[in-house]
Order: sequence, then C-alpha cells, then structure tokens
Amino acid sequence: MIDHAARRSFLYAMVFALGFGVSGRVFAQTWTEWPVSEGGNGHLYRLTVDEGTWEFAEAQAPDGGHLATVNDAAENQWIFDTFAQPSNIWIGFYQDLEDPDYSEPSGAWKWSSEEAVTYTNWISGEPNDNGSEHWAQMKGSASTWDAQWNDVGNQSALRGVIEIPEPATLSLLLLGSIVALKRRR
Ligand SMILES: [Ca+2]
Ligand SMILES: [Ca+2]
Repeated sequence: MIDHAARRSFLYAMVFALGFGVSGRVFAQTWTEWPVSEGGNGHLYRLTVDEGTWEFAEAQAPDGGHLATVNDAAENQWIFDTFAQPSNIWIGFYQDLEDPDYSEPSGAWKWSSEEAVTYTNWISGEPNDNGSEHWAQMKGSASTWDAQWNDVGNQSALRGVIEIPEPATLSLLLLGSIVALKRRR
C-alpha cells in the first residue's frame, strides 16, 4: 500500500508534469507578447500556421484564446506592424447571423472573445456585404489600405492572429489539470 505522503508527492509530480507539458505546448508556438512596458496589454499573440477560413482560424486558438480582439487604435497598429507584413489576416470580428439585431451590412458585428465592441477600423465603404461577407480581415502592408478592415466571404483563405490573455490563461489550464487529477482519484 502506498502511504499518503508518497501518493501526494506523486500527485504533485503529475500536476507539474502536466502543467509544464501544457505550457510547453503553448509556448512552443512562438507567441509574441505586446508588453505592458510598451503601452501594451501583456497578452500573447501569434499567427495561425495554416491559411483557411475565419472559422478554421478561430478553431486554432487554445482554450481561453480567440482570434484577436482589437480594442483600440494602438492594438490595431501593433497587430498590423507585427503580423500583417505583408498579407491580409483574420481578426476576431464576425457577424452573428442569429442575433436579433443582425442586418446587412453593418448589424450584429461581434468579437469572438465576446468582449464589447469599442473600436472599428473599416475601410471607407466597408462593410459592404459584397456577396455574403460576414468575417473581417485586416489589410496587410501589401495593400493600399494598411491596417484597415474589410468584410469578406468564407471562401477566403488567410492566416489569422490569435490572442491569449496572460498569465491567467495558463493558470486556468494548470488549474484544469489539477481538478482533472483530483477527480480521477
Ligand atoms: Ca455581411
Ligand atoms: Ca467587403
């Protein structure tokens, strides 16, 4: 019979192994921090590896993360400078067709993170719903419309920029590991 202390040591070892495993996987994907010291929010960002639809890109985010929510002009500029060089990228802005306020072209645009909409940066004349366009891209540096947004259709294949809050997300992931282990006992 394993004594209580040994069992507890084993449990802690498992929790640390799982915690570091999760952190290692998250950080292995080359996240870039927008540092608080540079006026940022301390969150981590990265581009999706593969191009695809907006839904495909959103699904690449780890638990607690989403395609980026652009809260203000400073964040828009930082994302453009860091990730939209030179290509257009998905951000987390989409049109909720189920919402009672949905209308074309401007109704029911939301952030996938469910944060409030505090800022938009549409190109003049956009969104225009030019053929079922319900997902927002940020124009890259190769475009005339640097860092401005366009609504586009689901056939577009782009990389997206994912944002995760830090360090809360990792703490939650670690907490999830502990809870899962305790339940298993
Ligand atoms: Ca639309
Ligand atoms: Ca459009």
